[in-house]
Amino acid sequence: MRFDILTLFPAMFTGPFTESILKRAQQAGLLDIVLHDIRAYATDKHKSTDDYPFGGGAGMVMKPEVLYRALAEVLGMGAVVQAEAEVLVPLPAERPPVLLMSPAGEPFTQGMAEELAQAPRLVLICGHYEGIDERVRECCVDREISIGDYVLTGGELAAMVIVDAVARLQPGVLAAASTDEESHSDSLLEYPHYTRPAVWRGQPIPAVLTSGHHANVHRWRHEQRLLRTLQRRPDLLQRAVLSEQDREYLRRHGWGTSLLPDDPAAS
Ligand code: 6GU
Repeated sequence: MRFDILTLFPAMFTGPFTESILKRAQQAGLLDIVLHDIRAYATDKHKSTDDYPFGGGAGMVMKPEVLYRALAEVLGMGAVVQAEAEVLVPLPAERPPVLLMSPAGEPFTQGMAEELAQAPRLVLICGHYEGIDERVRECCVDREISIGDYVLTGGELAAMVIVDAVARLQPGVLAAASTDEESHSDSLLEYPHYTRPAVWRGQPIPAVLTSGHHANVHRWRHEQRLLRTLQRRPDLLQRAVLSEQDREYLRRHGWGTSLLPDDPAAS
């Protein structure tokens, strides 16, 4: 899978993309991450990429022409856009999804990561300053994505989060087993993990884990997932697929007795 990232700060991506799993996946040819410096497409001698907002107000706005040229180049229509300075040349209909990182976007979820992971290529635009000129968003952005309800200084960290979450779903990037029983893929949190020593500073591990009884280990882990989700993220239980046995277990542990609005059994 290929990711094209348009950013004013390409150096921010060294680290997250040059270490560990994403590094290995790129070396193995499973992943191709291409950074594009938006400033390289500035047209004036000062290489300016932002300007004052019409109508006044705080902050700066990313200039439309600079971002548009960067996008055109990445999508292989740079020459056309260069030749036509006066008209808006539409992006090719057959294009990879163009995603804008923005705190005003759709909330990013595991479900969205799974959906995006189906595409062979994604283009991510990292917004900066107060945002991008609305006209470029209208012509050229397919989807705006936010990684949470807080404000970052720019879209770079959000792009790193999205690339990481999508890349790890590509076949071969992770050991297969680690993506199916994990937090969020089925709306339940993960069970607790333990490794050696079996007693650490006087703290033993749960006895079931060394019982050798595989079915009991499996059931214990599943119950731990239910319990943790109930205690920490009861909102997730609304979309989890639960058996009648699961519901019964959850009720025994207080599900449905809470007055919190998040608890579906309360309403
Ligand atoms: Cl995508 N960008 C910015 N600037 N802030 C954010 C965000 C994105 N997602 C959450 N906060």
